[in-house]
Amino acid sequence: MQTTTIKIQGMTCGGCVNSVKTVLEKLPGVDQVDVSLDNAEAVIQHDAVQISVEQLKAAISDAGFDVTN
Ligand SMILES: [Cu+2]
Repeated sequence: MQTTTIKIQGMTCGGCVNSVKTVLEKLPGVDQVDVSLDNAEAVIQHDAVQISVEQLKAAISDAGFDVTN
């Protein structure tokens, strides 16, 4: 299990936080997701063999938010 922190731009409310969280939690290989509006980031525990950091970032982008790292 790997912990990855991804900086996200464009989240403005709890609804956005939930959207990002839901999208990430649905992905295979993702164990735990913690999304913070204040810190503008998602902390994700995932199996790096099943899902890469790039795939996590792509999922966030597809949901309509900008990844800044
Ligand atoms: Cu929102």
